[in-house]
Order: sequence, then structure tokens, then C-alpha cells
Amino acid sequence: MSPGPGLRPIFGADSSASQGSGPPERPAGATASIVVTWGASCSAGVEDYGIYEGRLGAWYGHTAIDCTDEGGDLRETILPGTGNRYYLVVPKNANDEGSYGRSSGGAERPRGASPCSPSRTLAPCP
Ligand SMILES: [Ca+2]
Repeated sequence: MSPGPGLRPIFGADSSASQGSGPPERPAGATASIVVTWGASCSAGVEDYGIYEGRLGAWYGHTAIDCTDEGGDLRETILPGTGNRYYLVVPKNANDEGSYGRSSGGAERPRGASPCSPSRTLAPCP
């Protein structure tokens, strides 16, 4: 008998009792959302965060995909683009953005396309 198109537990508390169930299946081509978490910025003036997405290998071509940390809880659920992607979380307030971090060579990463704030002058960390 077919189990039917039912839902399967993802991290069920009784997973040890299930019969050979592996990780949840997902249809080919489907994209699952992911959760991005980060630590609070030490930059003075930070009020919020923006998340940028770029394609691995295409350094640096990131674009803002989320300009608000809803709930101020240092985590956001996003829908990733296809392929291999990287993400940057940038401190911001209404007028300025902070650092995008540095490349492995030590250079400040460039700002993203369609940045969340008009300029990048948020005070650096002490
Ligand atoms: Ca949030």
C-alpha cells in the first residue's frame, strides 16, 4: 500500500522508531529556504543588517536580497538563488552601511549592487 502523498517528519522526536526513513526528499529543482544567523556587529551606529547574495567564483558580485533583520533577532530565513552562492551580512542604519568584511587578501570587499543604505561610512569597530 502506498504511503500516500503525505508529509514526512523532518526531525521527528521518534525518528528512531521509523523504518528506514532517510532525509526528507524534495523534488528536483525545488529550492528550500535557509536560515542565516550572525553575531551582533561591534560597529557604532548599527541599527539593522542587510544580507547580500553572490555567486561563488564571481567575486564580488553580490546583490542585496534582504535589508531588514525582522524582529532584530540576528537571523533571517531567505530563499537562496540556484547554484553555489555566498552570503554577506552587513551592519547598517538608515543612512549608512558598515564593512562588508575583507577578502582573504585583506582588501575591503566592495559594496553590493542595490545597496541597502545610500553610503558606507558606518563607524568601524574600535
Ligand atoms: Ca530576523
